[in-house]
Amino acid sequence: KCSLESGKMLTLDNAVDASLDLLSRPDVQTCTSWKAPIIWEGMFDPYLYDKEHKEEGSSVALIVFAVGRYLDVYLESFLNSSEHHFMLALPVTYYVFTDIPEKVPDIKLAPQRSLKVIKVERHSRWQDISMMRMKTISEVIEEDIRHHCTYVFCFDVDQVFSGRFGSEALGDTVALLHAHFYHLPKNLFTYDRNPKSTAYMETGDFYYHAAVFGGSWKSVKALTETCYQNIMEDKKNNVEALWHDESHLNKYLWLHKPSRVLSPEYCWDNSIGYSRDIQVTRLLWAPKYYDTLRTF
Ligand code: 2GW
Ligand code: MN
Repeated sequence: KCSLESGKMLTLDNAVDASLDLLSRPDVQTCTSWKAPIIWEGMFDPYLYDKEHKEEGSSVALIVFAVGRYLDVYLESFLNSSEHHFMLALPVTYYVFTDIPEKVPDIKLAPQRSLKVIKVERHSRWQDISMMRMKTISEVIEEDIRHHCTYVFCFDVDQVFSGRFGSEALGDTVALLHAHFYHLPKNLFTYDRNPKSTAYMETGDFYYHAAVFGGSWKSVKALTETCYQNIMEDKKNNVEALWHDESHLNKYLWLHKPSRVLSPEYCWDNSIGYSRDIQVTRLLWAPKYYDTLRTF
């Protein structure tokens, strides 16, 4: 049977997962080799998850970065859509990191939901804007989140919620299957292959997408701290992993297996076209506008 988490989560998840009929999705992989569940539509009763997490007193921090033009282009639709779909049954605190706090849109939030804006410097290289999130995330967990929230989720801002992204996604360490890679053979995964990088790996379990990851505050702090240390070690050695923070995330999750895995329903790219596997889209990639947004 799938779904084994440690400590307290074991009780919570076992109680809820006892209601799961994992055979209801025989068309897709619903369990990893280390017995973590892979969450697909049809596998779970949302009501039961919400009930258990409410009783448990779960609360969620959502961390998102909107630096430079990404603020104008993506933040408002990300937050508005999140208010309609993200963890509606639980208290949520948004942590918005930006270089221009006064430009953060004034979003009307539902009760039990609040938003904190935190100023960050804008790194001149975009690779650093993305990679240095790891450092900032570990710091804000240590200074603030661990006193207020049980779980943390980190998101790219260039996405829009389009369906329930609820408490069924909560677990000790949560990773997302990359929509472009989940059905491909491992030899096509774009892991870092440079032995000089700390992100180097020959093989792995899955190709995880750094656009969504989460877990208990403790696990996310450990993950982001380690990734940041490895990024800095690489800088010292004058190397940069192929896909930046995503390469480091994949390496970490190879060495520390996630306790819960999200199917690509949790971050789908509509440009892939129709797929029978995807019964509901919960979060969608927003358009990229590479020409205007990546000109520095
Ligand atoms: C990023 C690339 C080029 C130019 C600008 C930026 C940029 C990113 C920016 O100007 N401002 C900003 O706030 N960001 C934040 O970093 C924002 O939250 C964005 O969603 C995130 C990652 O950048 P993004 O979404 O352009 O990169 P993707 O969609 O190609 O992301 C994958 O690969 C990245 C590493 O290269 C990360 O691992 C990311 O998590 C992956 O989804
Ligand atoms: Mn992105």
